[in-house]
Amino acid sequence: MAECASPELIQYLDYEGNPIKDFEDPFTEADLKKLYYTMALSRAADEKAANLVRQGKSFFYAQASGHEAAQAASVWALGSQDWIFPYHRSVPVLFARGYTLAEFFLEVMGKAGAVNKGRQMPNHFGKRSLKLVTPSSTVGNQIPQAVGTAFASMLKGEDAVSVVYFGEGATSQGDFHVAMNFAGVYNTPSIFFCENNQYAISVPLRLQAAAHTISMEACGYEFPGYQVDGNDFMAVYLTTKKTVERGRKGKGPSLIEAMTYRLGAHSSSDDASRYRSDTELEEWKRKGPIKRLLGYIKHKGYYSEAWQEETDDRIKEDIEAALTRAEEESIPEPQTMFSDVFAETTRHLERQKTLFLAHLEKYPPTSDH
Ligand SMILES: Cc1ncc(C[n+]2csc(CCOP(=O)(O)OP(=O)(O)O)c2C)c(N)n1
Repeated sequence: MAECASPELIQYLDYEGNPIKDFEDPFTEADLKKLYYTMALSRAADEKAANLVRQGKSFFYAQASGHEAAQAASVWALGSQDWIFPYHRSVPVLFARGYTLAEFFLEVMGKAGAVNKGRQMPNHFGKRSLKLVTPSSTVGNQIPQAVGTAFASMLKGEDAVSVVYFGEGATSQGDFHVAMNFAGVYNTPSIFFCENNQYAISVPLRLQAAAHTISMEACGYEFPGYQVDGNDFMAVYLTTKKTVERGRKGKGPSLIEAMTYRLGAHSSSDDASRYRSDTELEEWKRKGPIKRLLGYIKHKGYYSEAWQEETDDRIKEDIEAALTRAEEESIPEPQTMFSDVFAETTRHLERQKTLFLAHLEKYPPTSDH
């Protein structure tokens, strides 16, 4: 039997960000500060995006606040050649990969200048040049796509790994098991990155999986599974790095289960207070990822109030500039929904477009929403 699931939660930092064991720290002062900028920027952009829905400037948003270390520190372990398959809560992933704030707000507001041309539901981010593959709404269907891509990289002799992000709810889907099995059989350079935030909308973990941990599900497919403290950036980074190296060396797939918590509701259509207690929320805030990174920066002696103030001010300015840019952009013309569906527009789409244009002429839109 192959080496299997880690018997205990992998953790390097306590809840204040102080090391609890020895490890080799690859982060320079500049790295740590850049990671802080990325995670704090993601938190601020996330809160702003949720407000845009309340203001009627967007119609849907799923917050990622609380998931910053799990996502940003795992992307930190990747190279530009690697493929990323995000899911609907992958916001810190974007910023860690180089997706810009302006691109983010354009997408959230469905503007014509967005990467997906304002035709995607918010939270379905992707960008070809960053090897970020746009997800579909169906929970879990990015998982086999990611494994197929890893298999293709392997057949082409490339050294790219393919990382796929998903929640613990997605592990109940057939797609998860089909993909895990294929990866195990063909030894693909795949990293299954499960963000276990304890709930799939209102369904708690104990109703989602019979297995004691999600990470141990890798055992059935004969590859390693790791359960990490997903709010401990060091544990996430060092574990992901190990799985990336394993993939590059042709040793096959790995599963990471990052234990975390979403601080907000499932989405703008949900009220989490209906199924989660304030005590539980407060307990997870105590273990928060950004606070722990700041604690570690202090532990290393790199912290100063002036630096934090300057960084937080820069984040506010960057967000304001990106928002202004997105607000100024127009919304897509309704008839553009027929473009780019196929390389050449089909006859039935042409007909739908003609009917739709006639409808628009008869009933012109009254507002830009
Ligand atoms: C196949 C399918 N079933 C149900 C839904 C509705 N849905 C959207 S997100 C979600 C929960 C996903 O939970 P999880 O995978 O744990 O990720 P999280 O949202 O908690 O980060 C559900 C049930 C869907 N989009 N697709």
